[in-house]
Amino acid sequence: MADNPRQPKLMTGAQMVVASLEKLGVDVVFGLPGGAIMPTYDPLMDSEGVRHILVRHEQGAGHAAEGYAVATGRVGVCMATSGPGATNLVTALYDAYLDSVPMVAITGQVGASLIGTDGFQEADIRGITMPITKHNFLITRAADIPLALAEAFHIASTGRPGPVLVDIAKNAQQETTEFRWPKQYDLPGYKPTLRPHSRQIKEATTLILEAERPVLYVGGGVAKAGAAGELARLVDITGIPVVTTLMARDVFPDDNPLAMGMPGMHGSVAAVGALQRADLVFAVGARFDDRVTGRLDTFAPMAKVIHADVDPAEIGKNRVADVPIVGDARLTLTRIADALEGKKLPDISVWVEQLQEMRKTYAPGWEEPPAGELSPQYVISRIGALAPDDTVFVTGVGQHQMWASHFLPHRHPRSWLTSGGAGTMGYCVPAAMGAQIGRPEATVWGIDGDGCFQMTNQELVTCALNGIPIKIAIINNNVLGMVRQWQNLFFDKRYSHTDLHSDQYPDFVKLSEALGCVAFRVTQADEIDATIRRANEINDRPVVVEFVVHKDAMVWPMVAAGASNDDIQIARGMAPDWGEQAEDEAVGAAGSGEED
Ligand SMILES: Cc1ncc(C[n+]2csc(CCOP(=O)(O)OP(=O)(O)O)c2C)c(N)n1
Repeated sequence: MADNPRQPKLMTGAQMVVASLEKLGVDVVFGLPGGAIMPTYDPLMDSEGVRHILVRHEQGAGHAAEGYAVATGRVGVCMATSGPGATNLVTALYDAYLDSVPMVAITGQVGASLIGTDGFQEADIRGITMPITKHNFLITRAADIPLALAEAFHIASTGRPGPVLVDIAKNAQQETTEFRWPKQYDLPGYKPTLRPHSRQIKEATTLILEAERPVLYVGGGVAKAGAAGELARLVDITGIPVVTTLMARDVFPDDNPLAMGMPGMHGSVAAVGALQRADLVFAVGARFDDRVTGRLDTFAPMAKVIHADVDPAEIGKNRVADVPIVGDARLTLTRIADALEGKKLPDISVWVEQLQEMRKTYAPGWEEPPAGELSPQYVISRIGALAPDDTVFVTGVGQHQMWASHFLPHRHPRSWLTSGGAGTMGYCVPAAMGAQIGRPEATVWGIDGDGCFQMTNQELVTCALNGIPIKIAIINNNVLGMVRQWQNLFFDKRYSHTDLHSDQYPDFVKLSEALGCVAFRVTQADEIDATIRRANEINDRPVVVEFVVHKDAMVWPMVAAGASNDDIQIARGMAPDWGEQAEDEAVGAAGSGEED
């Protein structure tokens, strides 16, 4: 039928879903079909613009959409059926919510007349995900589909990004009606403030011009806003040292002399010290998470705070801000840089030198393992050293994640994917898959734990079948290492249910081969480099390298949960030397020993 502009364009709701995705420029959807979404899968098969990747578990679809989003800066899309298909997306939605990842999940729902009857595979996924989505929709009429999808993409990607769920009843997918692409959104009350207020920019500038010990506390919001360039410019102008949270490790290069590394529970001494001793903390896109602040009432005790965030709800949530700035991180950093350019800035060289000294003296390191055993930190640092410059690094959650944060080279924006807010084991393999689809030219290395890997490794089948050549390093220490570390330190070495016996089962090499990968096992130090090089050369299928490492390696530095950052330890019972000045100024008491 030729397109006649005067004739209404009739489509089924399902066709509208696909047409809307095409109009929105979506190039890939990760999903798995079932009864309630089958009508939409049918026209999806014919779409020329939208590729569908059939995952093995819907959680994988969700994390893949996240990985795609973080690596590309675009909205990630996943799709599932009603009931268990939709509930399998919940962990990924929650993960995306806590880490502000732009993502749209489309789920099928039972027919509108069955909603509320406990119909087969009915789940109130809107209700379930209400607290962990930025917004969600239940659509029961075909005519509402285009607007809902357009709004979903707008909401997911603007302001503070986040996941949006669109639940579409089966009858709405089946009905035929006119397709109308919305000219505008109808979102009363949703108007993110992007332009920072001039008065606040002025006040912030004044504080920066007065500060003797300023520090930039940079969070994931800067990564999500794509504001690395604006941050670099501000640092160039001001010379202010920078700490980058776990979520922002890729927004400021570690080899810059002003990079102090990661703050917080497992942060570097220089980063933690910078915040504790600063007289001005300029927080951008960071949310004063308890993993960063430690005991809140002793955090950065001498500092005035400028807190810039696109989400006004973050400002003052945990720490009172002397200057609150609501706005987009790029605009905020640009305005502040513009205001400071050409001004005479205070001499902060003594402060910078002190911190650089701290950085040198207390560079994160590790103790050598017993002879013949591999050091996990060394393995990770070698992966980093041998990785091509364009490599995207993805991690699981646990000790290996913290080592990856410290020991990989962080050079480029959108090259560091990790689950920070939720700490979701099982994130690595599917997120790496999504990143590789979004960035086919880049090398993608996942650094995973033997525990994490066992949660979502089935997505390697998806990678193998689709020629997605991710590389996964399993840091196999035989145990749920991070939990075991806490048991070691706080539970008297009573290792309750943290021994995975990964030395017996599974055989990671055989398992990975069965999943369609090339697989290697490394047990000797002299095999490490050669095996990483071989993995780097394989580009037509996924590769898994199992590194059998020392079981008792610990993550240091560490601030115990609930303790003050002043009580940071660089090894068991060892505090860094803060110098005389810090002793005079020491604030706060020992930690409360609060459990995690
Ligand atoms: C889904 C989920 N379950 C449980 C936890 C708690 N947890 C945090 S780290 C960790 C251990 C991870 O073990 P592994 O993947 O082997 O990594 P390692 O710490 O040994 O490097 C656990 C169980 C979690 N973060 N996520």
